[in-house]
Amino acid sequence: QLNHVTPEIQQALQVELEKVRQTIQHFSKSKFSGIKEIVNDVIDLNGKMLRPTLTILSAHFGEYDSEKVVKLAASIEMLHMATLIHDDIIDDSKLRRNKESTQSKYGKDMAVYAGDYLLSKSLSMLNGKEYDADHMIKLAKAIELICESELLQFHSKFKYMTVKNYLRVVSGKTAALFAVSMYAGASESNCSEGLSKQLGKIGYELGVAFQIIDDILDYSDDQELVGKSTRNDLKKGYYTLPVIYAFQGESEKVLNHSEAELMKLVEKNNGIEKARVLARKYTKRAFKRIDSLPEGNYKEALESLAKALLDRKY
Ligand code: 2DE
Ligand code: MG
Ligand code: MG
Ligand code: MG
Ligand code: MG
Repeated sequence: QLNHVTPEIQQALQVELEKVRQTIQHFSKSKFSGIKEIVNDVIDLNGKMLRPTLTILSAHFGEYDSEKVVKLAASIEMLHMATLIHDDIIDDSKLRRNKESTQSKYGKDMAVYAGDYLLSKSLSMLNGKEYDADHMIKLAKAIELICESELLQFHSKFKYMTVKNYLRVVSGKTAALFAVSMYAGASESNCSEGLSKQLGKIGYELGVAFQIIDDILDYSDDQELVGKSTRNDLKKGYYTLPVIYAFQGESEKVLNHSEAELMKLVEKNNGIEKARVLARKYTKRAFKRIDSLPEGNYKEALESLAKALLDRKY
């Protein structure tokens, strides 16, 4: 998966990620078979496990304590799983990683319960004696930001958005959790506050780039390759960066255009290519920061991951 990374590091990373999967399974156990089934389904989706990967990589810049890091990474992934389950409800998405989304398979009610359950577990599993209370607060803060930016997105539906507001949405709904994933991984491994913050900022910049690419992938007509319902954002009234750029320079800011007209405008004004430029800019910022990190194998792995995220096709 990661080019330019030694097989040893790849292997070590896989071992840790497998532990993360097991930990998620362990902590999401419920007496209630309905919940278990859903959680197992979500684990079976075989997600990219990006946030746990970032937490683990980041933790290697300090004193790596496997048990502690794995549990933290599992908690973050469970929080992410919860947001995706709820996200598919709100976005009416039927497909997630080429499988039926939770809401589509079990209905919206069960999906709300399962998401809430996972959210709650993700926080309660981090025992206050082992983990810094400040990190719980940072995690809670990230949830707050996710919710607020989803609201901003909701209120901007079918409306023109400035690039600034778009970035506000993207920062909150995606970059905030990427940032905590890296910050907490470092900080729990006794990295200095300065280094932890630096890693957190890398997470933030990678998160912004990641969501811009996600928004670009929504324009793909190869749903099978992307693995989730595409061509969904315009339908739902989410006018993301490609449309925003397509509109720049045009006086008309009230978008009473049909989906087909918007698609044409995006094509005519190179909305996708322009959006890609901004994703690249954020990735470059992350690269610059990565450059300043202490040398080591995990620095290389981080670089390779940043590149893979920018070039990804799904
Ligand atoms: C992904 O954006 C956004 C994720 C945040 C969703 C958060 C919700 C509320 P996308 P894709 C719904 C918070 C829920 C909690 C705290 C449990 O572009 O394309 O919709 O993968 O992602 O569907
Ligand atoms: Mg969605
Ligand atoms: Mg969404
Ligand atoms: Mg999307
Ligand atoms: Mg996504």
